[in-house]
Amino acid sequence: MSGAVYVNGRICKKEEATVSVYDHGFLYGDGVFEGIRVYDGRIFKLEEHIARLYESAHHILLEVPLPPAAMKDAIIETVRASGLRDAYIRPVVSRGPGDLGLDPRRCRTATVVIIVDAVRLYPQEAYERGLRIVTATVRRPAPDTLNGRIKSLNYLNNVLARIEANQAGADEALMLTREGYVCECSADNVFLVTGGALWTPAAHLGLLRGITRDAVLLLAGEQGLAAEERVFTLHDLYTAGECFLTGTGAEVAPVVEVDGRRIGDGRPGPITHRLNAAFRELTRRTGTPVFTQGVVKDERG
Ligand code: PXG
Repeated sequence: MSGAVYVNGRICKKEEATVSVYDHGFLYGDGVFEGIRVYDGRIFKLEEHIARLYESAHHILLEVPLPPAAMKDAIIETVRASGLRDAYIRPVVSRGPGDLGLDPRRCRTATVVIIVDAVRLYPQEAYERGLRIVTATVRRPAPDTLNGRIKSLNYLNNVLARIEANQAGADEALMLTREGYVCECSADNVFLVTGGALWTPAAHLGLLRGITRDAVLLLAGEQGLAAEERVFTLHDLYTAGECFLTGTGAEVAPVVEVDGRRIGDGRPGPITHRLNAAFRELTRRTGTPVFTQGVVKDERG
């Protein structure tokens, strides 16, 4: 079987997985999700993704109908059922079926879905030549509107940005805050390298605090690179020596052009290359094994 789907406690084939059209996840985008990778039979940063899922749910007052430990078991079980050693896992918790009004009190039980399917990646060539990105006209919502720390099913803001990238023939869309500071991309965090130091937008700007972003900040520290979370503008990015994106799908992906401006010498930079290698090594060395008995903790805890 290629792929498996858990729906409210039952694992089935993807063709058989269904939820109600009255589910408020479908009607209102009322719910939360995660995106996780499996590398050679090990689930990368599973505990961190589960923690973020429950934090997102907590923020929107959505009670997940199973505790985190049971969610972890359900994810492992679904990956095992998929038979895939390299995969993408999409846990989704939505408000559940209700009526046509948006009041969540009408939704009696949350829906829990875990999709395990093949992973779709940037082609290897994109890592060799580097990505071209453009700034979207649509801004990230301010943290007091829809806080970007919530990985919610409301991704229309990101989708609109992604459409702008598509129309421009670019690989990804860069998004700014309402005030015009660099925030993140439609599905990735952004970093720049300047004077040998790494900068990434500060978490309070309204971005998703990426698990890959956190891992790269740690790896940078281990490599003796100064890494700062800060507030900066497009000028800093246009004039940076290197730029790269981080995300569960992208891993560490070099960017060589932003809004038609060449970054550095227009080729993937050496620090990006080093962090990409260190990150790939981390994905091979750590993670929760799926196909052996018992759950071994990530070497780094
Ligand atoms: N910002 C946003 C808005 C995201 O959605 C990231 C940053 C990176 O976070 P992580 O934790 O993955 O390092 C994301 C994550 C996809 C896909 O299929 C998108 C994400 C994750 C996995 C798959 O496009 N976005």
